[in-house]
Amino acid sequence: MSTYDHRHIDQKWQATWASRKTFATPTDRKKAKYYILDMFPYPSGAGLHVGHPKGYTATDVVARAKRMMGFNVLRVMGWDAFGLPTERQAVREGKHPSEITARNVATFKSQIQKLGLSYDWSRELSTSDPSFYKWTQWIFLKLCERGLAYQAEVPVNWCPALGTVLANEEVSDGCYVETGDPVERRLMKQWMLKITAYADRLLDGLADLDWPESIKEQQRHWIGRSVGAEIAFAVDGHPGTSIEVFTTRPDTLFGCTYVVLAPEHPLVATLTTADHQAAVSAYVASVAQRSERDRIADSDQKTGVATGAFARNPVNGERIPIWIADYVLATYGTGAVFACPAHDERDHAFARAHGLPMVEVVCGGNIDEAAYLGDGPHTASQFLDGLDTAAAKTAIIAWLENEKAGRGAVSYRLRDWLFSRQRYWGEPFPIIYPEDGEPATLPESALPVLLPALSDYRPTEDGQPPLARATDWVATTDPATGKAAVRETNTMPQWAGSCWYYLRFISPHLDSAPWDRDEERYFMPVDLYVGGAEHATLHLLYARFWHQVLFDLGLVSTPEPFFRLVNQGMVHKISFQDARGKYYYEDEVIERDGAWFVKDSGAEVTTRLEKMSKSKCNVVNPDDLCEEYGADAVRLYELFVAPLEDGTDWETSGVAGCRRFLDRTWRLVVDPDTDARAAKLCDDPVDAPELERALHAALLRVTEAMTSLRFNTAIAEMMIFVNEATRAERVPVAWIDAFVRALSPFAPHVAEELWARLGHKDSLAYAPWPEADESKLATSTITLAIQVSGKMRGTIEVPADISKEAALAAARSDTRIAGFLAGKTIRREIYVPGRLVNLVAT
Ligand code: ANZ
Repeated sequence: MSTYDHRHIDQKWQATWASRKTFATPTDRKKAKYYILDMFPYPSGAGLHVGHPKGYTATDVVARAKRMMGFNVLRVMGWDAFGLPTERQAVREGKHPSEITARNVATFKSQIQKLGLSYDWSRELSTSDPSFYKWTQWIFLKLCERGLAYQAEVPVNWCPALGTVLANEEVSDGCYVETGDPVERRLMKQWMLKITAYADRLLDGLADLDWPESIKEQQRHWIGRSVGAEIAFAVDGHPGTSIEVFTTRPDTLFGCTYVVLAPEHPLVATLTTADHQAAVSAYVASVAQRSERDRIADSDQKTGVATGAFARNPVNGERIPIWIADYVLATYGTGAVFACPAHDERDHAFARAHGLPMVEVVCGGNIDEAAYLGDGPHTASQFLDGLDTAAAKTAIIAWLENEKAGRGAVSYRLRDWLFSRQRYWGEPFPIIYPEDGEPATLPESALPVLLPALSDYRPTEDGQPPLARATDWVATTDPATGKAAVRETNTMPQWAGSCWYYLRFISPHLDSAPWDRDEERYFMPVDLYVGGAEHATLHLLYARFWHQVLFDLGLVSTPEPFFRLVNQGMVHKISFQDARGKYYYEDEVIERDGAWFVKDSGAEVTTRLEKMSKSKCNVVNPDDLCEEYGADAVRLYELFVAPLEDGTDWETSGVAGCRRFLDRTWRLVVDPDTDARAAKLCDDPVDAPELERALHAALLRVTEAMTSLRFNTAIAEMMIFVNEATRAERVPVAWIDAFVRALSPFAPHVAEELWARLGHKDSLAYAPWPEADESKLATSTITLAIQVSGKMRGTIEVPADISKEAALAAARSDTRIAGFLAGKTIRREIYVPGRLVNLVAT
């Protein structure tokens, strides 16, 4: 079986595209644009595995097809280069993070380039480059101008053993995930961004986006809009002091039997009576060990203590105890709740555990067994009696507002965004502290504030950011007054650069502005954004937030950045793990009688399909596959193995299968013996309706796939065509010409080579897209069943559009059927169109 030389062809076309600048973004602005974007990667030390290019290949196929369809395609790649893992890798290797970043970027880039992805590399960018982060700092200044950045003392995860603040993701069960050292909550002054001011906009904006419903739902959940009321409970013996609670069930106010404060609530210290002081202090201290995440996750949490103080229910004046419990979070709502054990599960469990009373105010359940959460007529509630929940809510809110004891209120789960890190490898803030110690923004002319080179960039022991060590850098002058000032030493979090990088791609080399306004109007919004579902909330929410602010400032022309979003499914691969948890590479194990064993030790291993990762020894490297099978086979397999949005179970043997398809395609055009044009290709028309149908079916599916992104079925249809063409004796060159163009987005190297061999001088990157002729798709013949007096006697092939008369005539004249009719007279003829003919004869 002859094959093509992929090493030569891949290299030849990649070099040709690069030298001819084939994928440079077109500069005329008359044609329609198509901005297609991959979530740019974090260049980690591990390099790419075959999971990453699944999305990049999908976008590449669409980008290439759109170019052929006449769009001005913007297709770009860059690096999300700041961040903690690089800093850690740098510490491990004793090198500077910038050096590590450069090395990792070079690896990623060469891996990506081997796949022949059609990026406009002249627009490559990196978030850690000063020419990029200058504008990240500039946007921060805009946020300050809008009053959306502020400083606040907020609880952070402080790890005393490490002497540093940790990110939420690094803390689990109150400990640092890597070392198990305990982590405590500590108040530190941090920069915050007021994303909560955009909560409603972030919710409303989802309506117009072509995003997966599941992602929209995750964003809605993250924002967590709750409609209810805030109610003030006066505190006994503390005139003028009241506890504000937030509730979504103000209708149950008559069923309130106690009030609960978060242990961190500022009133705890004031209200606690002397005899309860010791218990309260001990409880508050124990809660300080637990992270908020653990507190939310712990659903049977019933711990808490009484403060000894009492409050008054505003609606009936009842005296009720005030407790503290850690299921109430200081940072949600008002940090205080009224408890209604009859109609809330947590309150029910808590009341049971602590012997607190229950009062039923909504009929319909049995509160001795469980809290009743459903609807029903209200009872024991004076003016609410008989009303259902909705009506009772309206009535009680009106009453509270009238009595000035409360008001309708909305609460969000979304918190303001903690925007500073005590780390080195991030964007410095464009902020200084003049003598008065109050933060001041630097003018645009002072940008970029360069990250100083620092040899010791590790976290410090007292929680000071590492940049505090750069004393020459920290000491500066206030450009407004010329007086001494010090610089902000926190850095921005990793999310900052990815909040706006898609805008910088529009004018990556512009010095005078972050992007050109006309170009922005032309290219935005991103038409198709493809990436992993792990970015469903944070990245996509933060980027939408910045974009909406920029829109309000009149700096961008679209209210939302990403019109259509698609998540590529995860790539899984079989892993082998022994009883002690050690993972083995595939070539270290062997199969016997359906079980797997370590070759060396004979120990049995269990197999599982798992997310590809270095630590699980199940990573497949795309470079090796490109080397062995060629980039086109890898690209095809990435998309053929499963629908884009589904998970993939990676089987390298499937790449070989895709390669065989490409080889068959090759032989349609090139004679394996002579390397000349295949003899079956003919210039004159051929009457081969089945083959022609297969061609147009493939063209149609491939064209549809550019919108539906159902690449796997499109590839299957192309395979059918190639099989038919392989069997055919003669194939019109015009058909192959069209087929090669349709194949080219998927397998561009082979396609370019075949295109050249078909006699074309120019790259097919801008050849016209081959449109399907749907009139060729009608199945040209059908099979009719023939019965004689109701018994199946055979079948005949007839044209699909055959008339009744012609079908009956064809049935009668069929030689086999004629045998069954011999000596009989046809009494009746029945024709079921497209299905059967029944000749009733006696
Ligand atoms: C009284 C009540 C009665 C409640 C009832 C529920 C049922 P979502 O939907 O999450 O907004 N809550 C309010 N603030 C809280 C805090 N800081 N920590 C923990 N829980 C808090 O839920 C709002 C409900 O969660 C509020 O309504 C409050 O309990 C509780 F039959 O108030 B409810």
